[in-house]
Amino acid sequence: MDIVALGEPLAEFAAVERGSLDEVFTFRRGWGGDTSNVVVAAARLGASAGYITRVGDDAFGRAFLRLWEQEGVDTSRVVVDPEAVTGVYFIARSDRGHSFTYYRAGSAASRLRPGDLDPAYLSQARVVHTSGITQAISPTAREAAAAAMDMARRSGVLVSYDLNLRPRLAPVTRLRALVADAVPRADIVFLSEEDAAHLDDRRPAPAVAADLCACGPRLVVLKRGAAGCLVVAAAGGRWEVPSWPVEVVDATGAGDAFDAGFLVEWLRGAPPEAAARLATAVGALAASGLGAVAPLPTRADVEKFMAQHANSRTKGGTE
Ligand code: KDG
Repeated sequence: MDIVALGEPLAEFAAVERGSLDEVFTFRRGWGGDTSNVVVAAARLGASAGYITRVGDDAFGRAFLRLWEQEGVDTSRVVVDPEAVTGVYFIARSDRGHSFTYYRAGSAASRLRPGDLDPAYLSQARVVHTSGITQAISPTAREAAAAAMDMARRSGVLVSYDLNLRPRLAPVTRLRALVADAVPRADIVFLSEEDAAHLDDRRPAPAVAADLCACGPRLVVLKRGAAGCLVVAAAGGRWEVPSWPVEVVDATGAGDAFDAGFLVEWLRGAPPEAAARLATAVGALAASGLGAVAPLPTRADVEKFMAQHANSRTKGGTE
């Protein structure tokens, strides 16, 4: 299997109207959860993917199982936990971007634990991916994320980690400690400019990315939204890749789509700059529709988009 991810899926309610959550009335149901978004995005791009999580024995848990099966994501390691519910989040959109409101405390996924991991399943993957959200949702999920990274490393499987820092889930000092724990275990690290500012708001984001690269990963990828991305390699090498022209509707999940695009292309043997070029296109397309999963492109969509815009690469808008 190309990519196995570990984390929390969240049923998504994305406001159709713009405005704050207390003002809007119409929502579109979808699917979110950063690591679930990565495996669905990877599967749409043609990779084989599997997911490790817990869902509740409820409507949203069943909807997720159906989604993953329809998308070709392996669900053999998804536990249906009758003791807890599948988490939910709402997206509100305004001129300042999007904001999330979570109903996830005590969710089924927060009951993930190291005992849910099967070393044989992890060792057959080419990449194991997890995130700062997975670490932050509960102590047992944090232990499971660390154990999954360690099992992967012991088997020679690449470890991918996205900081995805969410100060709503834990104080920033705690989030920084989670990052310090994960980064030395990872081969490839993704972060956004917001993540970089949460780590150190006195240094420019590229310097924060370079600092992370000095802690052990082979590659650190800084996602810069409309400014594209920067890839820093521990072996030496630094690539700045611009974004694509796109009208941003909702950037939710665009960063997860970016991760999937980068990983899928990297696994196909592409050099970092080419992987980043495809990833920025996948992220741009993901930002051009509402919700995290509905706008995720297939490989054919991405190739068509890249061919159409090959000569007009500008500062576009991905997250
Ligand atoms: O990256 C998008 C995710 O943030 C969204 O789908 C919800 O997983 C989520 C979270 O915890 O914020």
